[in-house]
Amino acid sequence: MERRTFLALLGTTACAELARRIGLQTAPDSPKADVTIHISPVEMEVARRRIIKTTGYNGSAPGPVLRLREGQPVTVDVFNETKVPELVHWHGLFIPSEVDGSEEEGTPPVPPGGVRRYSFVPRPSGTRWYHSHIHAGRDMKRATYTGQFGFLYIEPKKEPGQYDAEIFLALHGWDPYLSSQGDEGNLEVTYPVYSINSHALGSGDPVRVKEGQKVLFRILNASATEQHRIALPGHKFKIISLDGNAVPVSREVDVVEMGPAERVDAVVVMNQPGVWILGEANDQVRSAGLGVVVAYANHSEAPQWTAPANTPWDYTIFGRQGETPEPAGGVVPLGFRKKFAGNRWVDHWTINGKSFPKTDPIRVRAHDRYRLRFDNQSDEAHPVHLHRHTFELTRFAGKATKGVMKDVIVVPARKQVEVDFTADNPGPTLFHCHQQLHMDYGFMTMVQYEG
Ligand SMILES: [Cu+2]
Repeated sequence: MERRTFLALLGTTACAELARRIGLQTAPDSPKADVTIHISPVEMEVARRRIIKTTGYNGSAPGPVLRLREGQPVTVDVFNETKVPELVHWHGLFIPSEVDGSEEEGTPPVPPGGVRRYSFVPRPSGTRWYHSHIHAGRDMKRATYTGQFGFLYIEPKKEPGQYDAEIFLALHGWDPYLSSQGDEGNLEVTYPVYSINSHALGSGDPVRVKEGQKVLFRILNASATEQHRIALPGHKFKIISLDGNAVPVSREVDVVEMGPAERVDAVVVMNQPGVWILGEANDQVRSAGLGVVVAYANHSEAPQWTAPANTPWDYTIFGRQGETPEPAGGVVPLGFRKKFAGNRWVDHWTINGKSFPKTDPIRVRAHDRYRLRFDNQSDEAHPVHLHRHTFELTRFAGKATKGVMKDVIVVPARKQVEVDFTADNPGPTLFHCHQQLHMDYGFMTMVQYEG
């Protein structure tokens, strides 16, 4: 493109000046960016003769694993080669609202055929990700329903190296469609095919391991709408980080449960030679592709699967015990409720009785610490996400805990969850459910800094 086209889109010099000030520049003006992302249509053979047509990054879906250095400024040129405006959100980073990648916070979208430069200093270190942050509504060919996502690994200044291999696994459902479910007949999203990275179970290469290896799996649930439970029969996951942040108490579990947008870093000691399926505990979903074969060296037998125990997921086992006194900024109660919209319609969602954009903002003062008290008054779990900040889990379903730092937390149906955060990154900030259908139908509000 085509500096001329871009400048035309950009409009006036004043506009260009504004764009420059907030870190968005015309690419051709300046030296080559450190990272280039092309958003464009992608065709991928997710399984034999199963072609998925979607939108991806740099010709693939998921996009490449981006590795950035904590604290080292970076420039990213995003070329939008699609026919609709797009945005790239840097999930889990403490960066200014103008480059965070959400229009509600004030990041300008990349126009169709356009390019924008994002400049920021990546922090904190850990397993983050990048993805589209656009409204999809009923259009299942937009936003997180597509292949517009990828891992963003922010390397710490000093890498703790207690593993022999590092494997990135992104879970996703493809070709989604809306269909009526249950007695109410409201519309829900269904996926006929799933994959881990770009291949369905049984296609693509297995993860190859050797006996005695410690393998670090960085797992991302990149589903637009679904929670997943992942197991590797015969092996245990030693959880070392949640959402990229080291947990106070590292523990072994049989099953990793993850809501949309959550990340888990887990070390698996390879001590059961054979060929195994790492996959979704739900048989139907695993058969539809959500899995990958893990093969030990010199083993070629048929991959084995055994159903894991149905242990409920509990974040608090990774935390320290104890109550946290109410923070100085006070408690913000947030009640989540469904507003049934009717047969063949998509349900609407409310926070304290109102749907976005009419929701009341959460007002904060810089440097104060606050408690968000989530009260899920619905029969569905909600993976709620706070942009540009990390929060500490202080209470989960009645149990007090400390030290588990996250940016997404799944609030189970009919349960209460409390998280504390310090308002230390001024600027408009989004809070929303990461279930795309919920966020697009009202489940969103802003954190507003005062003064
Ligand atoms: Cu939700």
